[in-house]
Amino acid sequence: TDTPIARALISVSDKTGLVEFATELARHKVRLLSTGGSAKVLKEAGLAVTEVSDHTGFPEIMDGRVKTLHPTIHGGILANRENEKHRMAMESHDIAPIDMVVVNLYPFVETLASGADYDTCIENIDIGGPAMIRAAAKNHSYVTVVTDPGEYASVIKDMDENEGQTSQKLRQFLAREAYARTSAYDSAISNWLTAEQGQTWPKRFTQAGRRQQILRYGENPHQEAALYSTGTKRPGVVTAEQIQGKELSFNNINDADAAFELVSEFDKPAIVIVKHANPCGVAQADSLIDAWQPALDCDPVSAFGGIVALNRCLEADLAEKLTELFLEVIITPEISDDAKAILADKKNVRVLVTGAMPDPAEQSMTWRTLSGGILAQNRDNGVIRREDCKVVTKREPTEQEWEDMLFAWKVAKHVKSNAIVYCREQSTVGIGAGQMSRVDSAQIAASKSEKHKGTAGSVVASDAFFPFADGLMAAVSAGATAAIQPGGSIRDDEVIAAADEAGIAMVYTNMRHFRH
Ligand code: 93A
Repeated sequence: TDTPIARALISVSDKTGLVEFATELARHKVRLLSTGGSAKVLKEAGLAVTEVSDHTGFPEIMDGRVKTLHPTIHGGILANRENEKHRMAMESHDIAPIDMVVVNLYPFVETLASGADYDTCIENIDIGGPAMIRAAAKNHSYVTVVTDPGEYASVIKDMDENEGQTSQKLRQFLAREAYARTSAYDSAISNWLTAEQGQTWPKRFTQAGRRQQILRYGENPHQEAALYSTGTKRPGVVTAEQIQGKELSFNNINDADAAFELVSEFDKPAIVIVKHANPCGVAQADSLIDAWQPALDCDPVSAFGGIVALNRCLEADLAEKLTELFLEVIITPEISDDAKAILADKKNVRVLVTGAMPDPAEQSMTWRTLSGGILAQNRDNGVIRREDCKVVTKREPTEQEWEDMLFAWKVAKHVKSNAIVYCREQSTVGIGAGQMSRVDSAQIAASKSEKHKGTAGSVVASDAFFPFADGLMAAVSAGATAAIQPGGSIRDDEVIAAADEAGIAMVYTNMRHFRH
């Protein structure tokens, strides 16, 4: 395969950089074959092009559904150049070898995202393109497959260095990228059809993702890592614009996601401070500036080096406050110019602007890898309103207790289990996360809180039922006057009796929020 590339087939939807690339190919004396739209662009740029339909002697038919699906094309790509029978077949059927395939596909994902109707989406499923890409990638011992304008420059550089041929190393790289591309393309189609047909997911695992960023390292410096985008439009850390600050780390991205998903639960202006993917301070108020101090006071020690998420535009007054604290990341739907200017002084802090808030009730799927497997489930999009709750104690909650319990419940949903969350006046005052015993979570939250706000007169939320009365009693000892929990323990009667004995109010949500 050390003969230079003689013929390239160009068929691209995204025409970015096409003319420049094809001009370089022409400089290398590569003959160009091309489909309708691509050929037009090349001809207009003054390049010599043969139309695929002239090459095959068969016209593009069915509005382009069949344009390259022809043995003259696929034989030219797939022939093993060193196989005598293949060479004879090429000769007897007048098939010219195609040494390079430059194809990018109908923009299916973009069409879908534009809100196009069903028929338009169907029409944007590319068949001939993936067939050529897969054929060229199969035969990458001889054929160079280029599936992205971002690859053009390195292909030309490689040809320059190899007398008009490409190196095997480059062809190998392009082949594995090519199959990743067609695989993700088909996954996106399968996921779309699955949703269209009202199903949760296909029986087979499909993964539609695109590497967005290579990260400096993973959770720890000895781990390699990258961020992939699933093509989601959900506002969040993956789609956000970073307007300043150091490069995001693996842990920054994970923490910012946790913080932003939690803050999206609240209707009123709210602030979430996250450390190690758990909230360490959450408050809502009539304005963000009023929510700041209550959120910070929950656990100011842990807030150091934390991630702050907002659900309203970040204005100058809060930006001033934020500069007083060492923070890793600020994630907000919007930011004012004044606030930008204030934060610019803190060069290192990463500021992410998402443009909008995500819908906490939106349906989507989550994946978690195990050794040798993948666990899939719907995202926990459960949202509880007051009318979904049932009062189970003699005492009814007061209005303030109701509001604080519903607030605490939303926070508990986003705390690693076992989660115990104490709240007072629309702000967390104590958070117990990730303990193996619910009693420990209740006690740790309360004892940490003693250093800051204290839990006296608070309400308590528990992400799952209290299996015994001891966990609830730990919360009562800490000063909680009302409790919100799913209920459903076989000892519910004992737990309710203990609550009545203590004179607290308790409500059941009938929904659990484990988060492991
Ligand atoms: O409708 S198709 O699946 N049928 C084909 O035979 C075919 N061959 C190439 N779509 C096909 N293509 C796609 O057309 C390419 O993958 C590329 O995205 C697009 C380029 O068309 P044009 O050059 O006319 O703009």
